[in-house]
Amino acid sequence: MKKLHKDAFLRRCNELPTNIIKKHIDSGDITLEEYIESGLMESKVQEVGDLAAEEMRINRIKEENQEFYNQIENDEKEIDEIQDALNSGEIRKEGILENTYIDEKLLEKIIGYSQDAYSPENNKESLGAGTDIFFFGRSGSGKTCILASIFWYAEDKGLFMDDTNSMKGINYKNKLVEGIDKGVLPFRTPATQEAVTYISTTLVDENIKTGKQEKSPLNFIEMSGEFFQQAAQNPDSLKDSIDAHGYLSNSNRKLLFFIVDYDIRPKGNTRTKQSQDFQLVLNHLDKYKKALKNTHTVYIVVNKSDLFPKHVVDKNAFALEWFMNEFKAVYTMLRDKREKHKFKLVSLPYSLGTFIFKNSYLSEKCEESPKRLIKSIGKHSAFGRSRSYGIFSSNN
Ligand SMILES: Nc1nc2c(ncn2[C@@H]2O[C@H](COP(=O)(O)OP(=O)(O)OP(=O)(O)O)[C@@H](O)[C@H]2O)c(=O)[nH]1
Ligand SMILES: [Mg+2]
Repeated sequence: MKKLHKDAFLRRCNELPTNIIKKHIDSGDITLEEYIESGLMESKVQEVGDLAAEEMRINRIKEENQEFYNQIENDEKEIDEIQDALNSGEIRKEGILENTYIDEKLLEKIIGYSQDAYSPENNKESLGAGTDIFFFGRSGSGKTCILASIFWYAEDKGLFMDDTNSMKGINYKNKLVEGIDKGVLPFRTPATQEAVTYISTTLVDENIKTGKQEKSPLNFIEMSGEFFQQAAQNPDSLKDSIDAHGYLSNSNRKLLFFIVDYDIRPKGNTRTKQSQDFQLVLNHLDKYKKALKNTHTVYIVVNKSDLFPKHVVDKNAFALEWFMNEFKAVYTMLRDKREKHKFKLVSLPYSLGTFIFKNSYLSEKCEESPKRLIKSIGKHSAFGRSRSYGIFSSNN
């Protein structure tokens, strides 16, 4: 700035708008001291100070918001955290649209997101005749999500006929399906006997050879992963946990699904812990009534296969190899128990689809996994005809 101009500004300093004075100070053209020496009024000095403080405050918010947007971009924010921040005014819709990958449509979903609290209801009625399907795995491994995805797919394709004798189960299932349809995930299943329930349905499938429709009644049993963990620690708790209401000890054919969590982020689901629990439960089941005797097939479901490395093309092969490598001891034990009880072994990868917002929201649903699983259940259920006893049936 030329000296001539500078002197003119200083001479008229008390007539200048505060933002101009601040601009000179920020650019270093004229210092605050120079203004004060030239007679800048106390009130004007105060105004410049206020303006600087306000600017700092805005910059700080911008930085904080940027940090928030970065976290969204890095998949570090859950959907309800984003919703809360929008509701509280901490961040604005425009800011999200401008600074993240979220578009108008997804933003609407965030705004309208709600996760209903409901839990399965006690169902003491004993199971009807059919094939009983159990999901075993640690809390957070994805058992309820798989159940929801199976029913979501079956409903869409008209594969199941609900059995109204298990209304409590059907109501619970309907809520799960409603949720999954919108991408909303279930809460953790409560670890109480009251929350152990079953959903009875009938799988209707066409026999490829005869062209006739065949029906297979199925009972899906839903329980908390904590029960599985309890049963692993203490065989005496089996009756009150995974055999609550005696579902496990009836004489129906059984399909046991061991849900292996590929993701190790859920609290404590390390490979070692999962492996130890599967071994303990298998051993207990071996001695528990006719649980394994009535087991027709044990499934190893490597869940959350959407998290497999990007380069993996053949997810089946990868899931099987990964399981055999990481869960060697479980595999050895499975072979041993299989010799004794003659059940079949099937391995499958599974994924509900694409997850975003730190695994809290299902943005795209995958049909492939439920489709294969239901097909396999059909084959291994009471009307199933499969006779192959190879270790890990490839034609699953
Ligand atoms: N990436 C990915 N995450 C999944 C998938 N399925 C489930 N999840 C995540 O796993 C979390 C737990 O799933 P749940 O089905 O509630 O687990 P659970 O085994 O029923 O747990 P408990 O009820 O406590 O025994 C979900 O909230 C998702 O964040 C999947 O296919 N892929
Ligand atoms: Mg659950």
